[in-house]
Amino acid sequence: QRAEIGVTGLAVMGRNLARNFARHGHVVAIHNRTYAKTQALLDEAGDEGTFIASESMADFVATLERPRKVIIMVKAGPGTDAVIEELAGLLEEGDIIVDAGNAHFPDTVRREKELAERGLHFVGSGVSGGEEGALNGPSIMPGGSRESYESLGPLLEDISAKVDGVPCCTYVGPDGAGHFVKMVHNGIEYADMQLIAEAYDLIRRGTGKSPAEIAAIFREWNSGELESFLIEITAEVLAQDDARTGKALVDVILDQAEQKGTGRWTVQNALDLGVPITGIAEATFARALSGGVPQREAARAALPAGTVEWHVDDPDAFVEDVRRALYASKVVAYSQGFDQIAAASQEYGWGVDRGAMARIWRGGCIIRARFLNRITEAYERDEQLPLLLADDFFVDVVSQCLEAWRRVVAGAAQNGIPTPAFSSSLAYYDGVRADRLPAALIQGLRDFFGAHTYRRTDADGTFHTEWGADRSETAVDGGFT
Ligand code: NBP
Repeated sequence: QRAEIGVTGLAVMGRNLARNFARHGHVVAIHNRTYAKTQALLDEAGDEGTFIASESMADFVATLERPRKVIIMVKAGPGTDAVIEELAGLLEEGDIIVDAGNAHFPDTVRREKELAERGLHFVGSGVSGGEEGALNGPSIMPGGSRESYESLGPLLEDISAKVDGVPCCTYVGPDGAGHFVKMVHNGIEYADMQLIAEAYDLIRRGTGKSPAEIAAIFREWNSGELESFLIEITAEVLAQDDARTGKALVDVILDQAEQKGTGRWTVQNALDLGVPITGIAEATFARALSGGVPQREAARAALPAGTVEWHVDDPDAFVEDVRRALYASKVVAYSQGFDQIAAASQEYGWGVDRGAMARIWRGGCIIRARFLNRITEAYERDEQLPLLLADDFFVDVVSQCLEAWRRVVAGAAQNGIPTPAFSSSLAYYDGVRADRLPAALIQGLRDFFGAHTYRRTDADGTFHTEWGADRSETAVDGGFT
């Protein structure tokens, strides 16, 4: 008996993916650098399906039916290169290597190119949903050649999460597209979490409600349009008491947010592409600020708030305002993330279908949410939609939230409560919808100190004003005065 698919790297993620395949009736070859993990899987879950275990990579490869499909689930970085190299030496033309770890997409582009030259398919695939998702149905974002998806796709779709019977897995695009989309997914996750954290902070400081009371608010929000995994687990975390002190757990957790780097990659790439993903960037920087201990200590000691204690007159109305501000800011963060996917797809020639990405994020992954249905529908209405925020449905949503959003951001500023994601999202909203932006003045300044030229609203071509001489205007390139 040959295995339909192999998994090498049996730490939490690989082990659970292998079990997921087995539970779906697929014969799975399993391998890990250290055999103890393979043995542990057999001991603890061997009865869940048919596993073929091998100690050596060569034996592992020999147990697979052709074209061989091997999923690598090891620590991203040099370990992945080492495993790919070992595997590539054992595989034959047409076989498929899948890297399902969290690789940075430029690495995936490089690996795909090298392996394609050796006649092998390389699929960089995003997998979201953590340990639990890997076992019970993750959201899967595979890139690589379309040809490889023909035999690999049905297997991945089979083990992915399903929403309304539709798999949360689809072909994303060539080479690095899958890992890119997973990266942006994580960036959006940063923004989502920051917005939730700001909403909690505002309610707590504005109304004095306890974490348990705020947990109840999030639970209620989760039954409406904000319904999502992150809102659901926010209620869980806020309701949790600390066994040691009896306080709310959130009050004894150190307030320094960490990161593994996908948010940073998302922001770095957005800077390269020139896409303003301000919500994700502020969320990433907010984590950096929280971890800047010496700066925070110095600032805490020296900088006054310049405000009085905040008092909200109508707590229920305020909570509803915060809910609306959260929803509108969330729409902005997603709109920006989808803009980044569009820009990258264009720049790298990937042809990513944004509506399909929203569809495969509806289940299995960390940002799964009811509202993703609305995003899919928006892209179904217009595949080339230039701005998600400007889709009719979202125009309605944001219009209904707008007054509340402004009240919340203004109140936060007046009362010294940091809301980088709420505020920057509102600034983006006002910036992107503006008739005229003060960018005109920036162009004037650039022309003054650097003769960088400017374009005019009323004539074609580029122009320069002789700032140091008689301040007459000259046409520089195809223009006329
Ligand atoms: P880890 O990221 O902790 O990696 C441990 C695995 O990598 C073990 O199987 C280990 O083998 C193997 N490994 C290492 Br380390 N270096 C190796 C090398 N040079 N050659 C061969 N094998 C090597 O595992 P994980 O948490 O299961 O995550 C796997 C991948 O999935 C990562 O890329 C991660 O970023 C990604 N991911 C994780 C999550 C999550 O929630 N954890 C979610 C989504 C994606 P050993 O047993 O012999 O040491």
